Amino acid sequence: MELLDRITKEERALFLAYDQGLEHGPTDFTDVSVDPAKIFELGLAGKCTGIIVQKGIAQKYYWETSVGRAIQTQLPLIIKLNGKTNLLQDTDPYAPLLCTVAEAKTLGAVAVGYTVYVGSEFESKMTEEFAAVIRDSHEEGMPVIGWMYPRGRHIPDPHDEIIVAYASRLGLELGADMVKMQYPHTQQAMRHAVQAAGKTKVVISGGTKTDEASFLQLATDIMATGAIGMAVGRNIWQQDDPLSVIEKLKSIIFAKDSENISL
Ligand code: FBP
Repeated sequence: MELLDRITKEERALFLAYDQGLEHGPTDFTDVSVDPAKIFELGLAGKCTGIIVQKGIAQKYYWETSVGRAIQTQLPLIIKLNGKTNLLQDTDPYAPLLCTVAEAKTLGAVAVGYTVYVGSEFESKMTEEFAAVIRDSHEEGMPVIGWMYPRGRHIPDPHDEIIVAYASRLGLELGADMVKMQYPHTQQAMRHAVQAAGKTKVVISGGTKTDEASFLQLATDIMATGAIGMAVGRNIWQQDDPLSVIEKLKSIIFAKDSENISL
């Protein structure tokens, strides 16, 4: 079994991202999406290839949803091991390790994620922690996803083509199985980042909520660049009908010929 098989289907991925409670605070949530149980139920109903949460949410909700234990086999758990709030507004961010690979495994995770703020003053601290996470995860046979986000005072434009390709390449160099990138605004830049990542697979994050049609067009554009899928939070669970957005996204992500769509 390939390392990524448990969090991909036909080598494609759609992850439901739900770590925003830590990263942004509850202002991101509605009365419904504030309840983690509802998000687990959504991910299960939508047959996402994984759900991404911090350890506290995994601990208190993953095993407790109304759908019960079925969830473990049908909705693979990905625990984000580090994170930070947005209250400090640091120019050069650092997201400390909050959960170990061993803890994540005990909680039922089949994969783990870690953010590296590429170019931040604290980059070396994060690459060092990330290297240890990769070592521990691979010893357990678990895949690792690197959130490779260029940020900090040395990064005037986090969407710059060269910078984004450098960040995805860093994921490959460090041994990540997959990298999660923010879309650099052009397909050319995205393609470059996918090419730079080599055998490390690339997924793209959803970003702030936009209207559904624009978001689905973005997904189509992304899938034409060689990325294998997306990790989406707000553009799913902030929409009026999240399940239908998941279905539409799946029809784009899992379309067999998406890579051949001409640019
Ligand atoms: P969204 O689809 O809601 O953008 O989630 C993707 C994600 O990477 C989350 O995992 C994370 O909480 C958030 O975006 C971080 O966004 P930022 O660092 O830009 O505030």
